[in-house]
Amino acid sequence: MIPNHLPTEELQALDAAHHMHPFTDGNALAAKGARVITGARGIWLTDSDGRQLVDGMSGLWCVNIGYGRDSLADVAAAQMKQLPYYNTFFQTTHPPVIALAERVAQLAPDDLNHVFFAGSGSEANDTNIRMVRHFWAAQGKPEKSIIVARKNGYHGSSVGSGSLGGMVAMHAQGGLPIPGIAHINQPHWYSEGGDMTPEEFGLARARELEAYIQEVGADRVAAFIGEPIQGAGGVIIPPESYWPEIQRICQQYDVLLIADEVICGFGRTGHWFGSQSLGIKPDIMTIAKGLSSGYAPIGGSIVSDRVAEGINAGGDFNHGYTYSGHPMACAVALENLRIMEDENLVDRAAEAGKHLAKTWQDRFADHPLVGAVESHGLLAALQLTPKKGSRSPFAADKGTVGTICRDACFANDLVMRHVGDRMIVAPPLIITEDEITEMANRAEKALNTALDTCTREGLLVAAS
Ligand code: PXG
Repeated sequence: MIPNHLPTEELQALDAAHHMHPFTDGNALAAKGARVITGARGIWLTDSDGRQLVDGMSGLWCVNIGYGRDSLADVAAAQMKQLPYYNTFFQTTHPPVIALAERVAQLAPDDLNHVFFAGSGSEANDTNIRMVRHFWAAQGKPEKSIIVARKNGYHGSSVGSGSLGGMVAMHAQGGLPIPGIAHINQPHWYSEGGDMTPEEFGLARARELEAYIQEVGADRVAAFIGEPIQGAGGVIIPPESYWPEIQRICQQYDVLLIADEVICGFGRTGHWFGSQSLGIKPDIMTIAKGLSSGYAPIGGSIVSDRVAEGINAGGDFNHGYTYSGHPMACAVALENLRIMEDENLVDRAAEAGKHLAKTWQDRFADHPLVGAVESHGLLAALQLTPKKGSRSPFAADKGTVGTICRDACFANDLVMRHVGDRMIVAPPLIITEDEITEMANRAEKALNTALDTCTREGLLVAAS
């Protein structure tokens, strides 16, 4: 443990001097000072001033079993004493990686029986890019290499996975996307559905995949990748017509389907995997985050028999990471899965999700700043609006009102994220009904404060 022996201001000054934060304007943060988190239990965070925050985001969508699970620390220590590191290259293996691969294969549906490990979701999606291209090349189809993804999807921050993602702000920096990745539109009915019904819109957006395949030829399209429910894009739950149509198209044109389960996997949607909740039968699943509940960095790709056999038929797959199947991370992930199973956390998440949906609906559907309440399992979104009933965006720059609301949440000791003008939560799966009420109390205070601020600053104006 690193003891905290300094006052908050000094910690903040040192942080600003030496620590570069992800997705952050360094100068703006240095001027303000980062909030220093020093401990956590259950769904609660403690900061360096001793304040208790509700962590509505499970860290970064990952601490599914909640904070303070000592048995994961015990398992990590025991594994580090026994075998702190060994690699899985060059024809070696070790008990923790064998046990975890078996366990994950048991949990995964259908013939998803093989796991290629990585250190993160980004690394796993980089694996997927190389794996699907190598799969087709090994079948004598090297030109079947284009991967179709979605605008506003998120698949990681490395050069490959950031290219799969459809985040405009990321593509604007560092020369992304790499060649051979195409992006179709996302199935976000509220903001892009126009006059269509959600069902019509879901079909229309799925058929953009078919139109693209027909345009370039099925012999050039290797795979389609999507999050069952978009997370970082703003908890975007597709219309029910969307995924079955994507499934049909992938099958018809022999395009591999990759479900990025980094957020949806491991109980978040009320099933082990989001694919099960949304009726998707993928060839590959990307996993990370909830696999270890964030207690150790680990990710991976769960691969079908067909894809694994195809890869093996190609001889050496020249790919891997130093920490692929890291013994300590595998042991921690196994203990995390044991807890999830012993405590029946997937079913509990489904129940908690129902309570969250009802609470969010009861408390916020009529709030003047809320245009829509949407949720699935323990993923929920409040779409902010300048004009109820209109689905119109704000006239102000996108995210202006969302930022005001997020800051109000933080001031009320609630971690609730904003994505543009959408407020999102994804709490730990162990959240109780009382804690959901407490989260709602804090969110309501924050929304009221944000409403006052927006009224005062003349921001409740719809874009024309
Ligand atoms: N796929 C999905 C669906 C993700 O959400 C990744 C891949 C990449 O995983 P790693 O482990 O490389 O970060 C993610 C990660 C946010 C936020 O602001 C979301 C993620 C990461 C950081 C921030 O919502 N998701």
